[in-house]
Amino acid sequence: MSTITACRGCGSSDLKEFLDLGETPLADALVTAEVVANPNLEERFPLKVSFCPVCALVQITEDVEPEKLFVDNYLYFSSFSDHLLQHSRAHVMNLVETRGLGPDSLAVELASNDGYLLKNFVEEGVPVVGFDPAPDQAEAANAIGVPTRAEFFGLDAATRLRAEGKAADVIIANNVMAHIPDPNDFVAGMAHLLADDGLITVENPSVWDLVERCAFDTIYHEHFFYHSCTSVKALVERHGLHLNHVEYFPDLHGGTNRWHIGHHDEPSQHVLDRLAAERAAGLHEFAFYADFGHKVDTLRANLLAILRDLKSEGKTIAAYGAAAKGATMLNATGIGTDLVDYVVDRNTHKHGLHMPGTHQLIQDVDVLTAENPPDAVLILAWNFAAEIIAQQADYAANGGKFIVPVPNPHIV
Ligand code: JHZ
Repeated sequence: MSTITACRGCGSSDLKEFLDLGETPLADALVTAEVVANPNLEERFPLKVSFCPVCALVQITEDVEPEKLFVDNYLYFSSFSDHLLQHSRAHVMNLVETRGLGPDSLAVELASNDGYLLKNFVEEGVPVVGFDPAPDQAEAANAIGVPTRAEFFGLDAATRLRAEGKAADVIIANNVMAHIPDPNDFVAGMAHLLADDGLITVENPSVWDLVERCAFDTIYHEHFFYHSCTSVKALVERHGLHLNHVEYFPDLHGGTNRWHIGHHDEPSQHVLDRLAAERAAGLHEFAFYADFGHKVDTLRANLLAILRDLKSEGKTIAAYGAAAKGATMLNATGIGTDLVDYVVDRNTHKHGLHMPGTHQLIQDVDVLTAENPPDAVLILAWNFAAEIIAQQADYAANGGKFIVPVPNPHIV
């Protein structure tokens, strides 16, 4: 563990800090009852965010070893969101059609998790290779016939795949380019592996949305970076690649960009317009981020007020979604078991464990419709609020209320 003083992208030492969320535990490091009984066993790390005025890269300044983040403590399985599964399948079907992919092609996914996306290529008869260092997820993918290498991806892994005579026609990197502490090694690996006329698509939540929607809870130690079109362009061009297009999904993870990247410089009008819009809004300048800390303070105070009011009326409150962002929301806002009793989640791997730091027990979602349901449910996975509210229609029909914390805490 260490704190950086230079930008991880361009090396500039002019980093400007704009947010300090205190010391928090690792967001996906759910804890056992033994740790709840001995809280000293739980590690905490500073969580501060800085902006690089040279390459516009927003980044946290703490370096936690990736093994600690993605191998030892990682229980995130992508297949638990229907919305994400549909989104991923639509992307694959579109790529197969527009790129003319078939049995002689190769699709590579970085951070392929449990095979939630690559399985669609397999069904279409397109050969795939997945990379994911999380051992349980890689095993789950291999078990459903999605060949997955349980390792981190970078230039070294790309070089080994190339040595096997493989080049990728498409490389998909969803919610991973922000997760690798050395972005240059990661992008150099993609550049090396990509066939001359191949396409890379990269998805990550947009830093513009993060600031506008006050989605501060998506900041945690796994997310080293918070990207804009501007920062992605600077990053990929350093490795001879070009940002050629961007798609925008307002409802995915609070606003996600999908960047299209290739070896040739062929920018669409759309990406040129988005770059111009970011410039006009000032995403390349510190002033855009400077006031974010005050927005976060206001959101936290308003959320605490709602929870305390409900408690003072004798109401019971649970939370939905043992999400990584939920860990930031609970810890950085100080929402302990005095305010939220327990957390429910569909991911069976998380049941019986406790939220990091604040220690609410994680249970199956069935408890919301069993005896003694909570009066209100704080939706920590607010990025899936529509999906969750629709799924919990019975709970709502019985009088249950939902609290959505972002962008402004409110009761539904
Ligand atoms: P969810 C994840 O973060 C992981 P998290 C990762 N760090 C990343 O980069 C971002 O996404 C973008 C559960 N759930 O996806 C599943 C239900 O129980 O918002 C999850 O545990 N029922 C790689 O962890 C949690 O909620 C449901 O109906 O913040 C959601 O976590 C749905 C839809 C989800 O991300």
